[in-house]
Amino acid sequence: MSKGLRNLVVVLIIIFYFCFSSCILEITDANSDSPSTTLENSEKITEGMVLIPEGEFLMGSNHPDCSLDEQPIHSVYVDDFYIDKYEVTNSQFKKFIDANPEWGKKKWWNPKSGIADKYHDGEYLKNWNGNNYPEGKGKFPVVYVSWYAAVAYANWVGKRLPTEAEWEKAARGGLEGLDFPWGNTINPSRASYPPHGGTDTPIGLYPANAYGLYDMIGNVMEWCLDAYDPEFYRKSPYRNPIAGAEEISQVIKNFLYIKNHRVTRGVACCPDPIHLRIAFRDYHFPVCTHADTGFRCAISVSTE
Ligand SMILES: [Ca+2]
Repeated sequence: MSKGLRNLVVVLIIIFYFCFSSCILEITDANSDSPSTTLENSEKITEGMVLIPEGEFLMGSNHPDCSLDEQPIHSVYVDDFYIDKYEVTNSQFKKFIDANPEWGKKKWWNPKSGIADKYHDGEYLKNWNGNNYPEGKGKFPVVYVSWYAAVAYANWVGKRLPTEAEWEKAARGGLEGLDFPWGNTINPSRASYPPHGGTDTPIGLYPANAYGLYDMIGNVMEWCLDAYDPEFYRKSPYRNPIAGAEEISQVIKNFLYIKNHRVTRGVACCPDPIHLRIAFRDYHFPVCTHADTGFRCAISVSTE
């Protein structure tokens, strides 16, 4: 090959290289930008949710009958987040277990089917007939769900459970210092709290709070992401606190390995209405399932 021809080949190779690389870059950029489905999904995911504005609120209570774990009242700053307007219903949960049979109930003829024993207490979806919720109760909150199943459901719909601080901020509805979302007196026309336990009420039957959220108090108690720590309010970080982890993603990533108590909020049934106050804290092991315990989901705006 002559020297001139060799130089020409080298020049052609260089030109080809640059053209080809820019094409690759364009294709890559187009792929990373293009999915309009991301926006569609994002719009869909926040449908039925309320945006809670970022900011400070006072968490806890100094009610004369409050528990020590509700004290002291302390300032907490929470970034903006979305939270479900309603508790998760039986019909929503059925879609989850139909799509994820490993979270359904065991079939009697197949002991290896359904939810693993280590993720519930033996009474998972106790009120269901197999993997079907009770007739006519599609709009009732799902109950008898363990914390593991609640987190798994939330993951499946692209959401998560709220932190305890997010839950309390949402329940307060932007109002400060009240025992209940509507004032300081228990009022049976404002929330469902049958003294016998469980719920007889479909979602959204009682008036919403000032943020437009239904059944934050009553109907069913709701799982939160946090570990239960009775001392947490005495040492809580100011910004986006979560007990038992450095950050939310840690809990979600490792949720199947978590064994310690998890917070439940919004007591739903109690002969003593003192426990129905917004600030009242409760907790259960993550395997526990109860007739009066369900959940609702949240999502951070940054990961929306
Ligand atoms: Ca509730």
